[in-house]
Amino acid sequence: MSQIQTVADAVAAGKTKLVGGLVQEALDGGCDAVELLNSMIDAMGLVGERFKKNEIFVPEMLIAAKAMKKGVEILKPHLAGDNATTYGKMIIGTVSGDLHDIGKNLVAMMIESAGFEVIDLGVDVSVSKFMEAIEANPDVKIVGLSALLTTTMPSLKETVAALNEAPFRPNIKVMVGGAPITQEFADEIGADAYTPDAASAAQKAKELAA
Ligand code: B1M
Repeated sequence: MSQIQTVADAVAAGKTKLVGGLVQEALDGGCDAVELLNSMIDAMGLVGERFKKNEIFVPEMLIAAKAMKKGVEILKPHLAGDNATTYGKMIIGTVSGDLHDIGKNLVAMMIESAGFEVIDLGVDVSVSKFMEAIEANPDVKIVGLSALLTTTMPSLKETVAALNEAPFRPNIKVMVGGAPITQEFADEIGADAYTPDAASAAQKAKELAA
């Protein structure tokens, strides 16, 4: 079995204690960091499929998420760019009611590597928390909102609506993403941009801030 597959299997099985070492071994063995990351993302997809089929339950999803986080921690220095902050500030968070943060963390990491100072508000972020953070950082250029559940798409909509009404709106760009989000939905709710993954989010952020 390839080292990449071994890492993916360990993530899917939630082998948190093993994943760090396996990722390091794979890197030392010459595996590409992006390929490793993509295999871990696919593993989480598989975990989601198993959950949907009732083959596993929330605790197993949570353990796999912990294993994924451990792997990403080891990968981070190999994925990051030169970190020179040139594009300004971005605020990011997962919207109210939603606890998923792996994708949001990857987006934050890629955007930080692209040259932004990222202020990560975490998960389950209320509209007022977003507003306060933007008011406390009047030089912020981009606000990124993540949602992973169809049931939190309304939270995303509500957050964008509040941002669209705010006096600071002309000074910021609003980016949205997450598995259930589409370009059509982003357009409908009045966001400036939608991107399907972390790499394209970093590219789009640079375009918006330029
Ligand atoms: Co949850 N969960 N979960 N879960 N979970 C999903 C999302 C689900 C699809 C699983 C399934 O049924 N197949 C399903 C949602 C179904 C739906 O809404 N249609 C689901 C469910 C139902 C639930 C609960 C309701 C389960 C329950 O309690 N009965 C519950 C909800 C809790 C809550 O949030 N209130 C729940 C809980 C959890 C855990 C806490 C156990 C755990 C999260 C732990 C954590 O994040 N710290 C978890 C996990 C791990 C998953 C799956 C398996 C994996 C998510 C993940 O990390 N993917 C997920 C199944 C799946 O995704 N296929 C699932 C990997 C990650 C890299 O991808 O997050 O999509 P993703 O991010 C991508 C893109 O979406 C994009 O870029 C990222 C990187 O490429 N992106 C952006 C994300 N944000 C962006 C922002 C941008 C741009 C791009 O701009 C700002």
